[in-house]
Amino acid sequence: MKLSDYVADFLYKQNLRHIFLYSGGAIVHVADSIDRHPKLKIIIPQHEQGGAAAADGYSRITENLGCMITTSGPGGTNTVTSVCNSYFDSIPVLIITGQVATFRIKPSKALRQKGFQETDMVSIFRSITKYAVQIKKAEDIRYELEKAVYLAKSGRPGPVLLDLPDDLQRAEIDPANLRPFSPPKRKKVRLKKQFKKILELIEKSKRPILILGAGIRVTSLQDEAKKFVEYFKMPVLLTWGGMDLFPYDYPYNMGGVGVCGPRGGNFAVQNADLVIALGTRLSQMITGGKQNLFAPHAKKVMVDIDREELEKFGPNDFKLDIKILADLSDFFAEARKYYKKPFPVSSVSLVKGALSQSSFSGFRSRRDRFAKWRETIKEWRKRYPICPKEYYQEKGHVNAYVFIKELSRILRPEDIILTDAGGNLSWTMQNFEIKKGQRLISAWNHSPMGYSVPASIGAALAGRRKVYCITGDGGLMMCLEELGTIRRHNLPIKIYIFNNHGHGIQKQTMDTWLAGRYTAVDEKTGLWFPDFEKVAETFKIRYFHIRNHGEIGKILKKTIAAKGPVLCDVEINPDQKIVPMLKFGSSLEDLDPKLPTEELEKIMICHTKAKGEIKKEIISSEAKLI
Ligand SMILES: Cc1ncc(C[n+]2csc(CCOP(=O)(O)OP(=O)(O)O)c2C)c(N)n1
Ligand SMILES: [Mg+2]
Repeated sequence: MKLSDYVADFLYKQNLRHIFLYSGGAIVHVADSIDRHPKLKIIIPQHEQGGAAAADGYSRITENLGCMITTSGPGGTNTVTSVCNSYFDSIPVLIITGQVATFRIKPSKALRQKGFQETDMVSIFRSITKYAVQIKKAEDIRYELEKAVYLAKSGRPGPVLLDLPDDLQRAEIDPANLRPFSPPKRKKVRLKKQFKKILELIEKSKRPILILGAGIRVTSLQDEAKKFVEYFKMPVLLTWGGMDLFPYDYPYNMGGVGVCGPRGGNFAVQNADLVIALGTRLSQMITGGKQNLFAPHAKKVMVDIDREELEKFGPNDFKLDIKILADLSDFFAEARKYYKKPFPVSSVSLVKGALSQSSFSGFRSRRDRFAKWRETIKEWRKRYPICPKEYYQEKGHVNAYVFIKELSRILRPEDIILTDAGGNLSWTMQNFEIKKGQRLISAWNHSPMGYSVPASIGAALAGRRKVYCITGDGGLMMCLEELGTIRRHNLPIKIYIFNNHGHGIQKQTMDTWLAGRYTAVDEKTGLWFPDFEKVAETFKIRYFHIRNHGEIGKILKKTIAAKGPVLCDVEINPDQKIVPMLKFGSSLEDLDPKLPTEELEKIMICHTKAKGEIKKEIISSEAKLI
């Protein structure tokens, strides 16, 4: 059997049906084999960065794997940005790069190049993949493919790279004689003791917060997370990467938290006496830049499979009270043992008398101890809406928050929504109200401009659902060519350009740090943008234009009803800001624009001084509610 045919068959057996592939001299055999495979379809992007982003989007939707195949040299190096997306967000993606034939490979590392387009892929990708290896012998192909896919999907998932020299692709192999890879047996970790400690903390707590992140999804543990939430009935805050774990109206879902608020979520975490973080690495987008100001009154518990994530907090950051190095599935397995008992578990001995303390008597029901606390958070959420009614009165342009509100109102369960980088990402994440079954995706941690359009291609192919893609005008210019791929396959992707005629988020940063001195943010300061209507015409994609609030309802409906792809230009206010937002140095409850001190003090059950020292507890009227 030809080795490249074996590779194609292997990919099929991984339940892949679409392979993103851009050809070149060093990969023609693999390309040919995949093309001849009866059940695999090649999707050719216009650029390898787009192809690898599409593979990433495909993987996020299938919750299985994505695959991008490129030629040696520039083909491989073009994927770097997208591989970073998958690495930082823990998305399983297999990258296969062609390589010059083994007899042309440079004899020493110090030699720059021997074969044409020879590039040391393994060195380039080692720091942004879980596994990167060059295949040296045809007989290793089974072992390396199996090992790579196993590593991509197990533990903390992520991308892997196999570099496959041209002469090996065309080698003859006998599949029956190939060495297999035997995955190590996963040892179940018993967490009985650790879990009891957490239980004690929950039972003592009056204001707990559960922060859930994308790690729940990448381990496909959504159902387990739901059981956990419903047993303890703790209020849940979701990171951006975890925003689609629960619908917005799910009773325990208190919304987002972090540097872009919303204020309600931040008040909750800053007033909490216990924070349990599952599936989130508590990045600075959640905790704020000055991590010592994060949840200052809370005992903090974090469960993570990656030791480095648990150990990364330095002397100037907050301290974790309980760190559990474990697979979340083991953690939930331990939790499950309690689900048949009522909560609180009422084993007084477990909590050493805590249950008899009078602090518990204020709760309406012993079964739902945190109902009042959840109500308080919901009340904050209502009092400080992201999109107040006044925004609807704006004339002559579209307020980004109004657009997102209307879009989220009209989209249906099961739709897939993607958003890019910059202002459009923040406006979406602050304001989109998820419905059951919807997915909301971005490249959360690497956040390159130009991700959402190519990732939509992967999402559309994987999901066979309608895809709604939000991008900035700047972001679209970084991946404009992928409109060609969308056209080629007539994919049902509706692209909404948040056209603020520039780099909105950058303007805001320059307002903050450079007193509004702008460089490279709009046409006045050096950028250039095309007429997007002409762009749509060139790519033969239907074009729509939304210029003001009056046009949103009618035109949105038309874009949704239209068959095939759509490019919809939305005239966002060029001065649109991200509101609220944390200024560096402040703590999470104190977002800009600042609230009057008295108003904030009333909300803060535990007030934090700007410097980070903790003032003594001020019990406000709202605190008595709890
Ligand atoms: C590839 C890449 N280059 C630069 C940046 C830094 N950056 C983040 S957002 C942004 C501007 C984005 O402009 P646009 O896409 O129009 O979004 P807006 O903020 O206007 O919604 C820039 C330059 C980035 N994230 N990715
Ligand atoms: Mg813009």
